Amino acid sequence: MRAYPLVVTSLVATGIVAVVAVGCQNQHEANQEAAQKTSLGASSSVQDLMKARNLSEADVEAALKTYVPTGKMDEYYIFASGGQSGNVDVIGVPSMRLLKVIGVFTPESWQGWGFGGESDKILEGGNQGIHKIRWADMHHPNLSETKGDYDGQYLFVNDKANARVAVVDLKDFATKQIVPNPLAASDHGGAFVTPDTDYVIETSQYPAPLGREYAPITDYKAKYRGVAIFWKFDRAKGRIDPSKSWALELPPYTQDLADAGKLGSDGWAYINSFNTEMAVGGTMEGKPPIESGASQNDMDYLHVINWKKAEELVNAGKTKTIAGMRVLTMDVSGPEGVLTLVGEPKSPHGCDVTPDGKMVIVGGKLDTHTTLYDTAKMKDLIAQKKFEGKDDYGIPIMAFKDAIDGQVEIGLGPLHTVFDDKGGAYTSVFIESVVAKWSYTDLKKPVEKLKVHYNIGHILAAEGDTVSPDGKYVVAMNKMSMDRFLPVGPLYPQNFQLVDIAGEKMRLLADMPIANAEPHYSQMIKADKIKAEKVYKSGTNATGEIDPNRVEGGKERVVRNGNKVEVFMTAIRSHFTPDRIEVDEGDDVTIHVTSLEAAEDQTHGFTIDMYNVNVSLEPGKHENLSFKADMPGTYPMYCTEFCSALHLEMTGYFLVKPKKR
Ligand code: CUK
Ligand code: CUA
Repeated sequence: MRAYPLVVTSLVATGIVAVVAVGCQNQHEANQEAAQKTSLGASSSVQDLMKARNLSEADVEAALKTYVPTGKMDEYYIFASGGQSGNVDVIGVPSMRLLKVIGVFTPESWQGWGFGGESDKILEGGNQGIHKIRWADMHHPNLSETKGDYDGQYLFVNDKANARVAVVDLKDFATKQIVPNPLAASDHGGAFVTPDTDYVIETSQYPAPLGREYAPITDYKAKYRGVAIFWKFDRAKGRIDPSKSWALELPPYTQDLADAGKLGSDGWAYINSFNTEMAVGGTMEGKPPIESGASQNDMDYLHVINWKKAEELVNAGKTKTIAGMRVLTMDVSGPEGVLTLVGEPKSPHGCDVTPDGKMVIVGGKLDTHTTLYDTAKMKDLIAQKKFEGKDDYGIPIMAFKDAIDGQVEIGLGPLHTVFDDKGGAYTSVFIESVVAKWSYTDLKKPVEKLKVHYNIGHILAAEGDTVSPDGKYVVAMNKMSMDRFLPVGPLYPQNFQLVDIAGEKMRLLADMPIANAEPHYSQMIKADKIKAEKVYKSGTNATGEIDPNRVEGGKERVVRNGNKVEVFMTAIRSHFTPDRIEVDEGDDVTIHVTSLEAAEDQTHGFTIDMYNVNVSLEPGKHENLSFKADMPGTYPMYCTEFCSALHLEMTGYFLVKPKKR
């Protein structure tokens, strides 16, 4: 009731501004100048303002490098893992403004993601076992690539906690598919793409029997396994095709990060690992915890995989089917040269292929070096079968010194490495809390360090995982933010710090608190590569198809068939047709609703109070809401998006007549 006069007031106000802007340009500019002066308060110059706000010259320079005035656009998009939120955060660079949160594994109520509409089916597709899984621990988003360059079409993400991979279509920034991994319970090395996005790689984290069968912990060595799934991506359909996908059985060495080879190393994939000791804990039984058991050996194993060869063997039928998936087992992959191991120093983490495809860089959580593995040398060693031995599973092992190009002393706890356009490598150093810049083409170049706040996990770079990184920016993805932001209780925000890498020295530009969970990896893509749609073709549903139940204006109706009620509804500023729905208690109700809007940014929403249903109706969008009318009563239904001056009037009633008792 009260908001109506407010609407009118704001409209009038907008009208006045518009008249001023059109009719009196010079006066308008003069006004703006005056306004800017007044907004400086008492100060009359930039110097005064700097003094008043206690800003250094470096601060002002950083501000000028990141400030994006109203109406101007950012230069890059970041697609950030939303960590435990299960969703993707989209951020603009250099402004570090949050642009969108894409509902992926977790219901997102603004987008009506998981509240009774079509998206429920996509979420259902990601269920594991008998559980309706509605949370995720997202770690590594990866953009689709063509010839090793981001092409701006798709984004793939993994869920470490429930071993799943999702496909997001960047035409509408919406999730289209969630694929549950049938073999493993947790994943980590995903979702990494091959250079033409033929495959999306998902490798397991904590070993378990394939197919998640029960096996006592004493059978760890005999029955527990790791696995790498190569999900076949059908680009024409924009979906993963599980029927054309396959897996590689791996030893129960906790596999960690993965990356695909590129250019000269295309056809190969690399996975680092830890706990090759196969420690299984037992803290209640007086045994050492896994953390110490897993840190006994000086070396763990980098897994080197010839996936092109594996594909041939899979096509030749050399597989075993486990939980409905074709698996190339170790007794085939070891002797065939598909899987080979090589030592990796002290609790390795990170596994990053350089832009030229020549090196794989591995960090070490308890080491001070990054190690550079030479992809060509390893290829030769495998071709010549030059090994120093085999592991307990018969997998050949290359000699460390034969496989590497060198090592670089970085600092305490190097993790992940990203790249610029000049041979520069940027490694996140967790314990030391710095970004370390070094050269992967000249290992003797001194290492430059930039303090970050605090304890950096991943690091990302502009177009950083492609064959042609842009340089310009890296972002430190920090796990801790102690004294950086206003206190918000014991759970602190994470901190993304934008770093300028265009000049000789790295410069810290801006902090961005990440308030919704702990992101792991992110990727940054040039903004003009993204071709996002502005409106949907009329009747498009969550899968991107024209829905068979799309409703045209004038064809609205209610169809009853026993206790099944189907409502064919339309939404347009500012009413629903029909705006009254009456059903009987116990009826199965489906509401097919199409937005008849075709204008940009004219979104409606639709909810029925108390029924836990809510959908977003962007222009042209179609939704099918299905539920049981199990609660008799009188329920307003309304549009949840402030769509017009008469938005509050965009309402109606859903009436559920009680059964006679
Ligand atoms: S992991 Cu989190 S800091 Cu899952 Cu990529 Cu290294
Ligand atoms: Cu439609 Cu508010």
